[in-house]
Amino acid sequence: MATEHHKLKVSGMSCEHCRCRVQRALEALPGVSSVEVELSTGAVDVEANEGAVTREQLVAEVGKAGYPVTGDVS
Ligand SMILES: [Cu+2]
Repeated sequence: MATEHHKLKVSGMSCEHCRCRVQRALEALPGVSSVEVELSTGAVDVEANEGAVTREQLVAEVGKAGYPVTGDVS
């Protein structure tokens, strides 16, 4: 199955705990195969099955975990 990457810029992550929260929240979504979070820049790269998740869903999950998404990373 084809995969796609969603890249988000998340603000407010300040430590390993934050990084872990965001990573776990996104990995819990069905169809998500891997999540990479770069703490220093707030860059989040979500790999998911094509069409499995929308950007809006990802933004909502990150928001529920307590962090605002401030934009896209290309
Ligand atoms: Cu933290």
